[in-house]
Amino acid sequence: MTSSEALPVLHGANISPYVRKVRVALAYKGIEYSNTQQSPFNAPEEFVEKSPLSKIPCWEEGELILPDSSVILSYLEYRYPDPPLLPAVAGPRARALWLEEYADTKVGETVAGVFFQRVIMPTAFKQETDEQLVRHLLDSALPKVFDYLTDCLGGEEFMVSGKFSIADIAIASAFVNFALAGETVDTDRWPELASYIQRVHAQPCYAPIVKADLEGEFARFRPKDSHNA
Ligand SMILES: N[C@@H](CCC(=O)N[C@@H](CS)C(=O)NCC(=O)O)C(=O)O
Repeated sequence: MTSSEALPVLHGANISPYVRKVRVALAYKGIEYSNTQQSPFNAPEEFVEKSPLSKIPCWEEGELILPDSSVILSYLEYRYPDPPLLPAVAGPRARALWLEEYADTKVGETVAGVFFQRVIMPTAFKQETDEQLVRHLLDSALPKVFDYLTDCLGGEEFMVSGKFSIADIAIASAFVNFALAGETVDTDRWPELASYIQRVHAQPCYAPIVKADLEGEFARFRPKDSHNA
């Protein structure tokens, strides 16, 4: 890209796990971009025209507008294949895409759901945290998710074929929000998953983003007695 060309724009606030997922993929591939920090709530008409579901992230590159993190990553992988974020072999490739989908749905709902209730509800919506829902997430929903992820990991370093991929980027993202909600994976009950999340967050493309987000504008909501790293 020459200096006269405008940089692609990533619309979306850094705190969103889906925006973080795209930021990490961009860092991994060394792609330059600018970021608007757009919130999805009460978004201006101009943004909703670009992102008809009024969700973040949304990628804008010239006339190309892509309003979904998975579509953005698929585009980036095709357009900038090196370094790859998907295995080349069909089966593992599909497996990585399934785990990306699981992260974007179940992990988002449960792991990031705790952050949404504890932090976003009182701040963005001026509503009380639904403590009953948080208890349900922590005591009932999350253990199933953590068991499933441990199973998928199968003692390997990364989720698919032992190599860092889209699956790891997507899964680990919501755990930054989990930490900001004062929670962490219980290392006694899920030791492999706990060290896996730390390992993914320590990758060169992830570490600066995790640090910035943990120290960013939402750090003040993190409970003082939080036992997270
Ligand atoms: N499938 C979408 C999900 C994006 C998403 O749900 N983003 C949240 C922010 S973390 C959002 O924009 N929520 C606004 C809303 O649901 O109205 C993606 O992967 O990009």
